[in-house]
Amino acid sequence: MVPIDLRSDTVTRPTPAMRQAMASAEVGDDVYGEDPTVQELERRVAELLGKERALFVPSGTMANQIALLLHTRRGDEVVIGEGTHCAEYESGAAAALSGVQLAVAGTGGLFDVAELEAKIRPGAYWLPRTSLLVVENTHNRGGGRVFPLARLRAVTDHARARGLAVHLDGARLWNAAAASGVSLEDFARTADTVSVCFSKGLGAPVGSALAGPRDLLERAVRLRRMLGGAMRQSGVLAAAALFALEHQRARLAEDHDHAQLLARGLQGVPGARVDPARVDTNIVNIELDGPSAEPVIARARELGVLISSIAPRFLRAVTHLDVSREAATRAAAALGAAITDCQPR
Ligand code: TLP
Repeated sequence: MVPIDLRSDTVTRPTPAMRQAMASAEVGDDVYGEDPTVQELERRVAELLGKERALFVPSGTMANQIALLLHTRRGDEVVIGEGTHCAEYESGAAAALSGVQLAVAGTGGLFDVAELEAKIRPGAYWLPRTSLLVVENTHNRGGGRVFPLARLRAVTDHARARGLAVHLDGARLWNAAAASGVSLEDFARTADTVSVCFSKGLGAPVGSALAGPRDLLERAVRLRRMLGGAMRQSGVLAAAALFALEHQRARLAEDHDHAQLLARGLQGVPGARVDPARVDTNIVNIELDGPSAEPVIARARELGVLISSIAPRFLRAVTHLDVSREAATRAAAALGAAITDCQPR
């Protein structure tokens, strides 16, 4: 039996229709600026986000790291929310590539103006210069939480008033928009640069984009090249992203429903703490108060469900286009059984 894979929304495989779009894509050498499909994707993303320009890059990690290079100088400090991807999951790149240090505002990923202000350094030369705020929406480690627009605006307006640039890691901004009804453009307006991923909930195999003002994005083209991310006939990949935007964006609400199903199915399982009210989108964080994550992951695998951990006693389940309603229901039962089986006696 094929396991139900809830480890991430990155695990989806391109559908036959997406593969068809990739196979028939018109391509050229994008290093020469000659790939029409990449250009079309960049135009479309800039338009959706209301930014002057967008740049296609291989990964969300590269999009974030280009943004850090654009907005900071070595020795600067960057304010982030707790558990932000560019601090936790990018192999130390912020320090290695931009030479910046990170200051964490608030807990759980979201934060407010006072928590931001507490992390902005006064302007003395012996202190690091606080030059950038990075916000993540939805917040991955926070359990796919949506950073609500009003709160996000308050925080980013304050950052700007204090002279900070703002980068929005919108790897799952599509989910934030689908869940909240706020437009992509309204979310994107809160930031100078925005990164988005096509390879998460949208279901494309590869690719992300960085969007922002034209002058910054011109510098980003050079940085992408430096980092080895300038590609050739990448229209094959851009075609998948365009297909995903066109055909697989509107269904994200289904993933959110399935995440709710999963969360509600696990409510009341002894040893598991899940709050469906805190599941805003397609990510369900499950706190374990009995067993630790590793044996539960192993038992769930035996029962046909793949799941990951984000801490020794925290599981993460992510719904996506390869998880049907029926699979989400089955997965909840199997996970509940795995947690029960692993209870300390
Ligand atoms: N997140 C992955 C893992 O790296 C944790 C996942 O499975 O969720 N920003 C955010 C908010 C992300 O969640 C991710 C990927 C990225 C950036 C990086 O994207 P890629 O993997 O394309 O470099």
